[in-house]
Amino acid sequence: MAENRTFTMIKPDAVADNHIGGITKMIEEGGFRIVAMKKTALSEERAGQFYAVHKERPFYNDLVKYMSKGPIVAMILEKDNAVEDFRTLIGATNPEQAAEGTIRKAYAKSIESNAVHGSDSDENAQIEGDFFFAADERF
Ligand code: IDP
Repeated sequence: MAENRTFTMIKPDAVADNHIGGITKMIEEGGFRIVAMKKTALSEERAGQFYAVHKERPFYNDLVKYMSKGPIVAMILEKDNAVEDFRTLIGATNPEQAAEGTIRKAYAKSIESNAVHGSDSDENAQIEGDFFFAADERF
């Protein structure tokens, strides 16, 4: 079960700007254990699948293009209350509204280029982790 796990991606701009280390440090210092981790890239097709829930939203096409423009880092994270606590650690979707001390406050550039993804439910954490990682890639 996924209750104590969540899924995150470091988005392309944050990877290109050399923030993998800074973001991973905030994640570990926030009490999360990295269960799985992979630097990879999403084709437009795969990005479209990942964000299929947003298909009807006006920013969907731009989001798919943005998320496939360069490498990302995918991770499964473990902690009690992982999904909710990670949403707190990353901060609001729009960095202008993100609280001090959050990952998005530190590293997001805009509402689209907002440094990290974080699953919004246990069910999606499971689905999103399975999207990137096989069973033997989780430790
Ligand atoms: P979340 O990532 O904080 O859960 P969602 O509403 O699920 O936010 O949106 C998914 C992603 O879509 C956001 O992280 C952001 O990259 C992008 N996004 C959300 N709202 C907008 C918008 O109004 N304009 C452009 N991109 C957006």
